[in-house]
Amino acid sequence: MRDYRTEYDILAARLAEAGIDIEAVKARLKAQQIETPSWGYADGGTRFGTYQQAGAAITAEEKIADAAQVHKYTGIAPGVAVHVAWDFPEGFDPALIDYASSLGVHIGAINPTCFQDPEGMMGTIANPDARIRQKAVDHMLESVEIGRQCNSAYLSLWFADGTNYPGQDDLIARRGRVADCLKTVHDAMPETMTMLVEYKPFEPAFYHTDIADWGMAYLFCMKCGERAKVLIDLGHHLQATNIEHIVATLLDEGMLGGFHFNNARYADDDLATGSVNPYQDFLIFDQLVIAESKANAAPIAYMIDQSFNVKPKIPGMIQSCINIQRTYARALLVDRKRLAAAQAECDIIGAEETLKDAYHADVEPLLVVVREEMGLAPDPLAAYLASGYGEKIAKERGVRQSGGGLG
Ligand code: RM4
Ligand code: MN
Ligand code: MN
Repeated sequence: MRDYRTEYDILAARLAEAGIDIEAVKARLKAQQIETPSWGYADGGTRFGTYQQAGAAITAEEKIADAAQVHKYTGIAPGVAVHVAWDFPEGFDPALIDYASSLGVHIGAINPTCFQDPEGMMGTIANPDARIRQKAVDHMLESVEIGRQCNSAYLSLWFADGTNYPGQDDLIARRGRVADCLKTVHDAMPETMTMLVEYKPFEPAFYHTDIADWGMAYLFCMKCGERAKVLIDLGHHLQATNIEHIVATLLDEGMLGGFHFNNARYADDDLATGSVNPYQDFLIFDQLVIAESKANAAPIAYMIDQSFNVKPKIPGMIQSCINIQRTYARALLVDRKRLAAAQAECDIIGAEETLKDAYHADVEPLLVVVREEMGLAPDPLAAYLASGYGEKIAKERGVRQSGGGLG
């Protein structure tokens, strides 16, 4: 058994020497909030098939109940992002709002589901057919209405729109259609709502995607107005893209609205955050911490966008939340003065070592103390696994056909 208290005291003393106040670090860790996705609790798969897990959620109630378990043990996941067509196939029932709050969570970002309408095969908001565009806009307006009822701060948009062959459609005309539709939705949102515009380079469209990268998303946001911001999904980049550079740029422009955490090895794999490249996550959080420390830092929605094919879903989500928390903790420990001094002297080794020191820091004693002070078990994953919830839902719900996520 580790003596976390003593280790914590040693860490606190070491940080104090570097001028880092551990109480301030703890306060920021306690304030961290990560939204988990309803679709991460449902069965998912790839285009080659969907796997069924015993206990996987189908209804919105089940997804919210599962998300509440993640919050119960981690203490940092009170929001549940919803996908309108997947979660409310028969329309939104406002009773869900109270149901969520009775479990200690709330409905967060509203994700219109603009990619499953068979009529959207040639596009939704970029479709040459005005009637089909209007259908997508109407779905988004209904989503705004749901968000209004839930008091949700975010309308989170992703579109599968694109073409598969050169010449299939007029690229510029499509831009105009996308801009018009987004602007209509933007202007219909209540003042308290922000529109997040997500980009993705390919899939399902393989020749061109209408909102393919952060620059295109940014330009559409500019056309929409004040309350449109870019959303970065970690899985939506071509290989070797320097994502932290994009993060820094958007933060500097005040245009970063939100994050979809996951991890990708090949493309949009939706693997658990931190499972493949934790150092990249650290470098991203390093930029976020810098921005957060500035006066008037704009709010950023931290969301997970993962779907588990074969990994058990609730423990997978807890693991991801902890990975994100740990990464944030490490980024908070970067010795900023030492880093700035090294950078000013063009001391590459010193600068890199400063980052690496924080990255390699053992933050478990810090996290254990934070959890203790939040009234949580020191090891959320172990506490969840010991609770019997997974076995209980596997027995009660069983293995069921039907997605509720990527079905
Ligand atoms: C997309 C994108 C969206 C998510 C869907 C499920 O690739 O990441 O954010 O809503 O997947
Ligand atoms: Mn996403
Ligand atoms: Mn994705």
